[in-house]
Amino acid sequence: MRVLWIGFGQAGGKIVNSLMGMNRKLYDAIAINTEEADLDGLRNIPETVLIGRYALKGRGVGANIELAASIAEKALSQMMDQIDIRVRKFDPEAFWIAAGLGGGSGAGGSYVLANELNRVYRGIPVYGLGVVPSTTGMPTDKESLSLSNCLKSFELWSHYFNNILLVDNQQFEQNNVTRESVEQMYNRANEKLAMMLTTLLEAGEIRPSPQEVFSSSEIKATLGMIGDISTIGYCSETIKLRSQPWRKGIDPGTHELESIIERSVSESALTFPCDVTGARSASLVVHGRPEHLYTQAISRGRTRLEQLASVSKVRYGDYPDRKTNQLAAITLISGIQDMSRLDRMRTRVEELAWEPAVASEPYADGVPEVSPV
Ligand SMILES: Nc1nc2c(ncn2[C@@H]2O[C@H](COP(=O)(O)OP(=O)(O)OP(=O)(O)O)[C@@H](O)[C@H]2O)c(=O)[nH]1
Ligand SMILES: [Mg+2]
Repeated sequence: MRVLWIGFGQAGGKIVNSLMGMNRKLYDAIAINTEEADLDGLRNIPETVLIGRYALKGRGVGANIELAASIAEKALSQMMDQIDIRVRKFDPEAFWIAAGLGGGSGAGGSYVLANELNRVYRGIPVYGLGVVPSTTGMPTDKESLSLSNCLKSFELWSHYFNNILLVDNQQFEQNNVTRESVEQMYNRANEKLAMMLTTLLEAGEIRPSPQEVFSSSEIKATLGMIGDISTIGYCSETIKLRSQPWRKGIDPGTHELESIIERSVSESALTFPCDVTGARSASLVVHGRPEHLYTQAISRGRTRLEQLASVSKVRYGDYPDRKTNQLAAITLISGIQDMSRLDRMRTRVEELAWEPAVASEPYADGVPEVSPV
């Protein structure tokens, strides 16, 4: 599917930069920010737009969603002019705006832009990719701001996008890797996410066409037009190559493939953790060497996904690839119902709102008696 990616804010820009690094033929991209420095270094993105230059002098909105939305409102024609040039050249089948929900520029600017894109380009869906912040190791004031921004912007976004793909940074944290910096963790998350999405979006484009083609219309049908929330699951195994017998890997049979498909929707494999039961729709792509795409295993795997997500039919596409050393299942689940991760976040914000009050009350056990001198 030809996607015009729009990276809004720092997280959005970096994610879109990673996506462009995966497939420059299938994608086009633009990065938008209120902070000039964050637009530098996005080497794969052909166009960048600095908004609010006069009000902010290129120094950003500092996590203020309302300010970001009002700056974006005023900069609509500046952004739309650049987008229009790219639409004419590239003829996208979808817009997809990526941004961190916990910040300011991307969280507040994206939904304003989505609204305008929907108004101007009626036939082209506008999808969102929202990054849910991880707050491990954050001081509590920053944690509180990040979480409440996320809840606030998610609520705003849900009125303006045809679908919102949620990506939770917490899912990419590795408990066993202690020496990884936050920056390194973000980069790893961006690369993995870009790989997952690109496998899904380019499966229908490979030539010669595979047995079962996963077309753009099927992706669009899975995502829908009514603001559903989606998550992507990914599970892969390295396969043992005859040419490299010393390397570790599996010799996959039908049972292994079935298990890979099933594990792709386990909570830890999803970009946004949830119970997938009660979803509205789902699609599966199996990526691997042609000889490993066992029809029977795929059919049983699909049936299993239909049971797990309680959807009537899982759409499917093959992604045969003679060069890969992996066998992987990528599952897109849309219209998810379980938002308990966000409910926990709400509880945490309430908890944090109480903490400073308790801390600033020095006489929690009552005012001590002070005898007059
Ligand atoms: N996955 C991922 N998440 C990121 C990355 N950079 C930042 N984030 C997350 O996104 C949230 C929002 O941060 P930014 O994208 O920096 O915010 P912004 O949109 O630039 O907004 P302001 O800087 O506040 O104007 C952060 O709290 C992080 O949780 C990244 O490269 N990858
Ligand atoms: Mg920023």
